[in-house]
Amino acid sequence: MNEHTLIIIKPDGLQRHLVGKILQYFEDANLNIDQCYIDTMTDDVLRAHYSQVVDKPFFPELKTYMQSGPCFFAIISGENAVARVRAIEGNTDPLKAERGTIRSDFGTSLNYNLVHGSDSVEHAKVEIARFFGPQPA
Ligand code: IDP
Repeated sequence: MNEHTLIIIKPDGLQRHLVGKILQYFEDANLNIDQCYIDTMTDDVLRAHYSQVVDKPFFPELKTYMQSGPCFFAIISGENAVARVRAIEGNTDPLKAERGTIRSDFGTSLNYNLVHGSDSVEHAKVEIARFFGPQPA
């Protein structure tokens, strides 16, 4: 099924000049980059985006990391895009991620894992609306 999902290249991806290399993983998988922009996350948007971990002890560190510079936001589409993007990105912890995934190839630690990808079709809809506004049905 054709799906749309949100990816975020986190600030370390931009600081390390990895944006082009990271996008290539998605294009090599025949996925499409539909829309994109670069911006720094505000406190409110960050808390909404990471509402599932806002009470975790690592949240302050995650907040500092995510606001250490601008992020690259993109809508990616294609066949089963939600699950395929997550597979291409790899395990949340780069040390546990399979070789050949973005997080294994470039991530340095759980704190600096370079990318985000929506974890379900429902969350993808919410996250795309959060960062790109309402989309045509
Ligand atoms: P996901 O990004 O793979 O969906 P989540 O569990 O939703 O993983 O966690 C959100 C983000 O919070 C992760 O991508 C990572 O940057 C950060 N994170 C998750 N667990 C830890 C941890 O134990 N220590 C530090 N940062 C963490």
